Formats: sequence, structure tokens, C-alpha cells
Amino acid sequence: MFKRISALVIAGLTAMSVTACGGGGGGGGDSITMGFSQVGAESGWRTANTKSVQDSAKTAGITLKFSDAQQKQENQIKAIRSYIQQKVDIIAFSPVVESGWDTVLKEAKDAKIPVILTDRAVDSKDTTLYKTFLGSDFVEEGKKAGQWLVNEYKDGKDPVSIVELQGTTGSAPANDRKAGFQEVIGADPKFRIIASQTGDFTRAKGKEVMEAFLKSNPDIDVLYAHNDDMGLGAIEAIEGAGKVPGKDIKIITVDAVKDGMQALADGKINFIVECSPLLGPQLMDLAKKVVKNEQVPARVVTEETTFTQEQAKQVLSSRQY
Ligand code: GYE
Repeated sequence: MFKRISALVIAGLTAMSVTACGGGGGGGGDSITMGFSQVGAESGWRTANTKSVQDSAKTAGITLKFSDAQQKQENQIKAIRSYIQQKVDIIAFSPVVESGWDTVLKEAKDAKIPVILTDRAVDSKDTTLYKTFLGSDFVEEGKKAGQWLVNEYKDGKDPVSIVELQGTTGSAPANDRKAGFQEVIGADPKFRIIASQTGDFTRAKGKEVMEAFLKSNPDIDVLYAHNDDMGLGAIEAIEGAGKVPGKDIKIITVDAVKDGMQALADGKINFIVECSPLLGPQLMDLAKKVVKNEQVPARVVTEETTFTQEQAKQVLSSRQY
């Protein structure tokens, strides 16, 4: 819609919208409407991500239409179709799984509504279906988790039995965090993944699956959980089984949300790979550029670090999420 209006009308509209909302926003009053389809509210990471998107839309003066898909692709497709119908200026979404987006993305393209992928990727061959992808490098995160483990056991020759709690089946972070980890630990046959199952990125599922792992495998050395929430659920299961998390079973997780960092500082988790949910400000900047038809990079990677128990103690009080 935005592009079809002449510059004069845009100037008029801008003046109107600035008056209409009392001149607030502070983002230059571009009068952009963004339709955002969020994955769900499955984890602490997601809650922080939603807040970041909502807060920065406000700051940027972008009108946000927000919907929560409750981890269901069909709900996201419905939301995107409704944004197309409403003729929003731009659509941003975090695809719950990687596959199956071509049809709806083609519909957006035909309607000349640009799309930005945020947080998670799609596996569409046609990369003209979206303008850019903003988010973490999940393979790299998996590698960092693997590198910590390799280093931790560098002097030992005994087999190391690992259980893995995967994220949502078919999601980019689950696929990539598994692949990156596997690539690094695969170089040494002493590392054995003895069980690997999805915990859907939630605490409840993480606990439930870990309970089952503990029942069928008496000698687990390490848990690799694709996010903090599943790791936190698993800690409850481990304690429930009379074992000491962080000691009897070493735990590596991804995200570094406050609760995860607290457990790390308390010695219950051993290592966390950071994944930043604070994508909102960059998303709004990209959206403004895309709507103005300015060039944006095809891929924007979030900068991230890792935390040991000592590092967690130092930064815990200043953690934003
Ligand atoms: O790690 C997990 C969340 O897509 C990076 O989704 C995100 C992941 C995050 O549920 O906690």
C-alpha cells in the first residue's frame, strides 16, 4: 500500500498520523503498519522477544498488529493471510518450522507486501520471497556447546554418555543446534548421544522427557538442552531422581535468560550459549528501510557470547531478560 501512494500524499498522511497520535513515537512518523506473527509464548526467550518487538515498534512509531500462533504453523499462515488482506505495509514473522512457507510467501509477494524473517529461517529455495533474515546463527550456537564439552572432557578417555533435549521438531534452532553440536563432538567417538528427543522448547516437556531419559538410562553424564527452559524442567527431573544437576549430570543449555543464568550461577547448569531475543530495534530499522525500498543485507546475524558459572555470577544482576 505504502509504495503506491505519491510522496505528496505520504507527507500529508504523515502529518495526519503524527497529529492523530499526539506526535508520539519519536521514530519519524513514517506511518508504517507491520503485521507480526509470533511463534508462541513457549519460553522465557520468547517472552523477552515479544516484549522487545512490541516496545521497539512503539519507539519507532510503527503500528504493530501482533498475533501469537501457539507454536502452530497453520495459525501463522492464517495470520499472514489476514495481514495480506488488511494490506499492511510489511509483514515480519518468526517461522515455527522451516518448511512449508512457499505458498503463503508467494501470496504476500504477489500482493507486493514485503516480508522480513526474524529469529528463525525458512528453507524456501526462492530467496526473493523475503527481503532479509534477522537472527542468530544456530549452527554456531550448537558448535559452541560442543566445544565446551570437548574441552571439559579433553583429558578423559572413558565414554561420555549424552542425552539431548531438542527444540520444536522441524524448527531452525532445533535442526541447527543439533547439527552444530554433532559436528564438533562427532570428531571424538568417546562422545555418545544415547538419547535425543524433542521437549518442544518448554519447561514442562523438558521435565517430562528428562524423567523418561533417567528411567531408561541409569548412567547419563551430560544433558544438552536446546534452550534454558527445557534445561530448567530437566533439573527438576534430575533432582526428583535424587541426582545433583551440574555435578552428577553436567548440563549445557542455550539462550541465557535470567532463570537460566540464575541456575548457572547456582551451579546447576554448567555452561550456557547465549542467544539474544532483543531483536526488536534492528527489526524496526530494517522494516523502515525495506518499506522505503532501500537496500538491506540479505542476512543480519545477532552478536552473541557464552557464559560459564563464574561469568554468570558477574553479569546476573545486569541481565535485561
Ligand atoms: O532459543 C527458544 C525459543 O527461536 C531462538 O525459540 C528461538 C528459540 C529459543 O523457544 O527458547
